[in-house]
Order: sequence, then structure tokens, then C-alpha cells
Amino acid sequence: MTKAWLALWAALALAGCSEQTTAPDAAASPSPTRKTAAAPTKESLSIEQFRQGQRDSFAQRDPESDNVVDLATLPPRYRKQFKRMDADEDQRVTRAELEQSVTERFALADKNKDGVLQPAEWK
Ligand SMILES: [Ca+2]
Ligand SMILES: [Ca+2]
Repeated sequence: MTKAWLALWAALALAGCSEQTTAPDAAASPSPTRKTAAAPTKESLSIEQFRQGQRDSFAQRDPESDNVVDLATLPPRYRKQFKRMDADEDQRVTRAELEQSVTERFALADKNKDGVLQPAEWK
């Protein structure tokens, strides 16, 4: 799961401006679906998806499930990702720090404040 996510992130980051910035809209769907926030497309991420991805990643790095990930135990390529979450810089990322970081990072990245991250927004 984590690998898949990282691969997705990497792919999207590398892809940069993808062609599919516009979602084919409504017209084709006859069902009266209630529209809330911008519907996440295949390439965009809702806060829930974003959070879930980060939680999955955290869980995989926390095999003993004590809700703490020690940066020293991480392979270097993950260390950078987790270091950004380490608000008090004690070289450990707690579950609380993860949740806080996820919320902040999503808000920062969601430039048009539609509650969804489009590929162009997380570059
Ligand atoms: Ca910490
Ligand atoms: Ca957005």
C-alpha cells in the first residue's frame, strides 16, 4: 500500500502538468447525484485519501504499533518525508504529529481551497 502510494506520488510529481486537468463533467450522468465539494478525480486527492495514505505509511513504519516512528530506524528515503512531520524535532514522529502535519500540509497545498488536491497543487 505504501509503495503504491509513493509510486503514485512520484508518478504524479514527475508527470507534472498532466493532460487531464479537466474532469469530464456531469452531462453524461443521468442520476441526480448530489454535488458537494469538487469530486476527486482519478488524479486528485481528497483530504480523506490524503490522510489515509499518510496513515498507511505511518502504520507500515510503526510495526510495533506504539504510535511513534523513530526517524533513526527509517531508511533515508523515508526519513525526509517523516522529518517534515516532526514538529518538536525530537527525531520521533508521533501519531498526533502525523495528524497535525497532514491537516496543515493539505491546507497549504490546497491552493484553491476546494478540499481536493489536484496534481498541479502538490508539486
Ligand atoms: Ca516529534
Ligand atoms: Ca484544490
